This record gives sequence, C-alpha cells and structure tokens, in this order.
Amino acid sequence: MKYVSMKKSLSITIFAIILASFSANVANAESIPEWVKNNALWYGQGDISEKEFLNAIKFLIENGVLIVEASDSKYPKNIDATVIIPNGNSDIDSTGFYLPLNLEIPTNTVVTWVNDDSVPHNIQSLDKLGKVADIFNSPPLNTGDRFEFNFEESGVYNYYCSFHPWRVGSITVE
Ligand SMILES: [Cu+2]
Repeated sequence: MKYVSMKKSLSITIFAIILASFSANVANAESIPEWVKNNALWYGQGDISEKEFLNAIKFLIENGVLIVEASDSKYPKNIDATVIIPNGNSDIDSTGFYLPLNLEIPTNTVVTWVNDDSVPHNIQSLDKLGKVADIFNSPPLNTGDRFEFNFEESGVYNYYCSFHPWRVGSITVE
C-alpha cells in the first residue's frame, strides 16, 4: 500500500511539472496526447508499470512538449558578474573590499568592475607570484567608470589595484 501511495505522489509531482510547463506555453498544452494524460492517472492508480509511465514522459520530451532545460543550480541564469569597487576602497584602514572579494563564475562570463569610490582605481591581473600579468589590465577608472573582461578559461585569477596595492581580489572561473 505504501508503495502505491508513493507512486501516486510521484505521478502527481510529475503531473504538476507538466501542468506548469503548460501554463508557460499554452500552445503546447494542446499537443499533449490523451494517452499521456491517462498514463499519468493509471500510473498513480498502479494500473501501469513505471517503465510504461516513463516512456510517456520520454515521449513528451522527445517531441518537445515537455522541455527539460539543463541547469546548473550553482549559477543563476543571468549571473550578476559585477565587482563593485566600493567607496573607501582606497583607504588601507577601511573595509572597502571588492564586492565580492572572490567572484565565482562559469567560463565565458563577462565580468564588469565598477568604480563606486571617490578616487580612481585600476584593475591589474596578477600571476601566481603576485606580479602584474598581461591577462586583464584596465586603464585608470574614474568614479563611475567600468571595465569588462571575458573569462574564457577556468582558473583562479587574482588582481589588484596598482594605486592601492593592498587591495587584492579574485575571480574563480569554473
Ligand atoms: Cu585603487
């Protein structure tokens, strides 16, 4: 009995997913064949096997009725790949760290640095020894200026500001 009720709740869950995808695209709702709808019901009642039910789901996916998107839950779809240089960043005694101090992004993400401080800063990539590397290097950024770089390869990238070398941040590309 327990197994049947478990199957029932699973079929309800899958049905809810199917219904949710209907409301997202009403046109698609009409293309769900009756036999698939019945399968979900029968599966819940224990009238058909799991394999038969999964075949029905497979049919929906293969025919583009149910769209399953590959998603990496770690990263939101429109990742906010922005690093703020906050007010007070130039002051060695302040907590004006880069926001975020370490930005984690997938490959092929454009990172934008924004200078929100009252004085100019720059962004200079560093090698493993802490020396300036020719990877991404901005001109001096005045208040409100932006600098962009597209990270194509995975790795950990450190950077600093040559005017205020105590400010070091990193970008982790996975
Ligand atoms: Cu600076």
